[in-house]
Formats: sequence, structure tokens, C-alpha cells
Amino acid sequence: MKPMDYFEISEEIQEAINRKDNKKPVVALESNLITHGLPFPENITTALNMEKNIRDEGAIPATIAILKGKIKVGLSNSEIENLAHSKSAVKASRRDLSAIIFREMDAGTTVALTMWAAHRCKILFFATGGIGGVHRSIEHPTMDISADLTELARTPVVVICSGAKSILDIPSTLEYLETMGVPVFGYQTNEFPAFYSQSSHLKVDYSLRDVLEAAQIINTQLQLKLENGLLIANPVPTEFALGKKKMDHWISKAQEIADKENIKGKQLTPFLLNQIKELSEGRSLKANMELLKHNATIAARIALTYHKMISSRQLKDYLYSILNQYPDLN
Ligand code: PSU
Ligand code: MN
Repeated sequence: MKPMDYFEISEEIQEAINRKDNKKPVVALESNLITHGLPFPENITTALNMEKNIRDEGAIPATIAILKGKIKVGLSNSEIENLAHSKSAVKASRRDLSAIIFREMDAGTTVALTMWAAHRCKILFFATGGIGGVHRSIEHPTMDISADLTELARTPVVVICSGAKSILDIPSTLEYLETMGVPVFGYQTNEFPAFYSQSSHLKVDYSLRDVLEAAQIINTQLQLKLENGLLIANPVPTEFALGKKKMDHWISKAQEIADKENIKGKQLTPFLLNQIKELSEGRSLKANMELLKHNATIAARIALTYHKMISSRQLKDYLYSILNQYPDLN
């Protein structure tokens, strides 16, 4: 089998990627937020709303998941619904891929694995809520550093998110990204957002004025053939933002419970998210849903601006040259 034999790309997405006029950019979406990030039924409505927002801007959404051991790029509405109902779907990051494929399982893909899959399909843009990061630890360092960060260091995909939740150690997360050479941009802000809150009170490297400046910097990065990803942090819309103090309180509580119950590894992020939802009596959920939709819109706008700026041949040149390490893909 060749690498791409493990993929099933929808016709619409394949057609958009192959277009000579470069008019239909594709925006990838992760599915771990459907299986493990949001409760039912909000996971369905949010996934569908994100797709709709991308279409409304004139781009094509590509929700990525693993279904019966196939890497599906572009899910139908009923596939999204089935995944949202599924009790057996697991959380899949890069290291889970081969086992899940071999065992023909269903899985929601994390930021790391979605980036990997998107890049293999020559998709450059990806919208999500929050990235994983360095987890907090009360006593000794746990070495729990999300594979999302290392993927950003080695896969050239532009990730549009609302920063990272303060369930994480945000200063250490930013330090780690710096070490790994990942540029972190604030979209019309100088501060790195903290997911439910507009700011973590930590500065970003650069603030992007608008979609045009974002597209130009992305273009420069690709022309340089840098192989890492870019992170664009777009704060939750003001009207849905929650106060940082209140959030920090709920987050510390959730972390305490996790420590007490000895929750570790890949269970930790979903566990904390669920605890926070309960502690905040669902108030965090609205902010979560709204920032996801907004990120989808901004990602589509940046993608369209970028695609207008460069020809399809140029785009292929950049992406294919990075993919040259995998001759089977070309
Ligand atoms: N952060 C959130 N919500 C999420 C996640 C992270 O605010 O749903 C999910 C994403 O799919 C991310 C994953 O890629 O958790 C990171 O998990 P881990 O920390 O186990 O790498
Ligand atoms: Mn982890």
C-alpha cells in the first residue's frame, strides 16, 4: 500500500485541491472536538456550523476523522452525526495512527494528527478552538507536552485557534513553541488569548493587522520552504468572552480533581474540559462554540486572500517541495 491508499478524500475536496484556477481553498477541521471536546448535541451543531461558516466565505471545509480505519478527509453530515453519537470512537494523535488503522477503528483526530493528514492532502489551512500544550503540574514536572506542539514544529499547516486553555501552563507552552521555532501570531491582538478569555496576559511575537498581512506572511514562510507550521491566535469574540479570574478558579478546581483521581495521559484534556463545563454550569460551552465558529470564518478569509494572491502552480511548488520526502505522494 502507498501512503495515500489509507486516505479517502471526498470528491468535492479532491476537485478543489486539483483546481487549476486556485479559487477554492480548503480549510481542515479536526474531529477530536466532536468525539472528546464538546458534549452531545453541541458537538454536532458546532461541527456543522463551522463547516457552514467556511462555505459562506466561499471556501471548502474538510472535517478529518478516522472511520473504520480509513483517514477520511471531508465527512458527510451523517458521518459527523454518527461520530458525535459514537461511544467507541477513540482520541487519535499522531502516535495512535497505525494501530487505529490496522484495527479498523473510528477516531476523532487531534490537532496534531489533523495537521499531519491535511498536509498529506496539500491542505494548508486549519481552524480549531484551542491547541494542546504543556500541562500544569503541581509537584514535579509531568512531561505531559501535547503532540500538537511538536507537530506545529514539523508540519507546514497554518492553524487558526483561540490560543490555549489555562488548563495548560500557557507560559511554558509559549516557551516550548519558541524552542521548536513555531511563529505565534495574534490576530488583531498583541496578547496570546486564553481560549474562554481574550487574553492570557502574555504577549505574542507579532500581531497581524488583517487577513492580507496574514496571507503575505504565510506566503513568505512558504517561499522560504520552512517546514514548520504557523499559529494564528484569534481571541474569542468580546460578547462571549469570560472573565479570566472566574475561569482560573474553575480550572484550578478541575486540575485538583484530576490530580486526586490520578487522571493522566490522553485522558487528561477531555477530563479537564468536562469538569470545567460542569463547574461553570455550562457557561464555558457557549464561549467555546462561538470561538470555534469565528475561527472557521477567519481561517476561510485568510485562506481565500492567500489563494487570490498566488497561483496554483506556486502553491503546488511550495507544498510539493516540502512533500518531496514522500515521493509516493507526488
Ligand atoms: N484544547 C481544547 N479543546 C480540545 C482540545 C484541546 O481547548 O478539544 C483537544 C484538541 O483536539 C487537541 C487535543 O489537539 O485536545 C490535545 O490533547 P493532548 O493534550 O492529549 O495532546
Ligand atoms: Mn497530553
